[in-house]
Amino acid sequence: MMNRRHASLALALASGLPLSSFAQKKIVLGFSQIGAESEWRTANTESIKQAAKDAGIDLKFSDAQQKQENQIKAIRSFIAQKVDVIGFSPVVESGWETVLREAKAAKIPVILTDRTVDVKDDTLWVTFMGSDFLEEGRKAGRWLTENVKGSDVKIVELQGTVGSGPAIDRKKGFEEIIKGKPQYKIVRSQTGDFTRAKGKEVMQAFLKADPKVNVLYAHNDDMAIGAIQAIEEAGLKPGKDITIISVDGVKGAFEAMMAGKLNVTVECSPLLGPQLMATVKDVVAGKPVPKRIVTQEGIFPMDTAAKEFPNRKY
Ligand code: GYE
Repeated sequence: MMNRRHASLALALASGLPLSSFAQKKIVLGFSQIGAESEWRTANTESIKQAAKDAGIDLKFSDAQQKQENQIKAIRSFIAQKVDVIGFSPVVESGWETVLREAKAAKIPVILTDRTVDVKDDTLWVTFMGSDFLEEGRKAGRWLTENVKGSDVKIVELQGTVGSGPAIDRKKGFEEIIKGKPQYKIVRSQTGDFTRAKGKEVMQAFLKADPKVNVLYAHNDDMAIGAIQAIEEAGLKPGKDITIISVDGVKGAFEAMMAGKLNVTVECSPLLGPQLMATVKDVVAGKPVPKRIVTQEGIFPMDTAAKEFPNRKY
């Protein structure tokens, strides 16, 4: 595959000009971000921008405000600008076939970060780097079954963005663990779109429908933090009357744990920037890269929060 950089290299060699005058040219990366819906996302954006700077990569960054149509527009504009590599974090899994085929036709490699796409032809993207959301859901489920006992545990669930990889898999992984354990019941489950405002609003509705809830499982910390407000406003004690389990491990979650209001957070690291830039360089250099790069992460119960807090980077 002869991309623009290879072409300019060929030109340099043919022209007899010193290679160094061409080597200066920066790699151009077009990146389509989902939005700024959560603390996680803000840290992810910061990591990508900083890593691009550190790596000397020219980053064209576009924020889609949680809308797939905006991401598709951004990708088309990157294709028109003939960037060297396109990176993006797909807000939902489906509906990417057409635009990814356009990128392939333009010979621009695509790197998926954080979330993946559901397309039949996996040559439409080079690699997917990010967390194992299914395992995160399982970790949340295992913590629940090991720490919350009882014959009738009523769980409410705040799901992430409808159709997104993390919402689908965090639900699936959690359900996998409680399956066959009839004492654990998800009595209500709705999306809070990964935001604090929506998390609060939906939790209010849950409590109005039935205040006798034992556990909240939130697909991210922001929704849990919003829900904590709703629980307090309803005169209940978050972390005590209702056990709260969430995902991400952002600073806000550690603060809530130190205040005794959140019981556990499953880590999901947003610090993908350095790995992304290294991969962009490898792809441009024509080096083979693994199809899947998995982020390593842990789980932090409330009693570890104060000790861990100073080490948190997001
Ligand atoms: O958990 C949530 C964010 O895709 C892993 O998106 C990411 C999720 C993260 O809005 O807070």
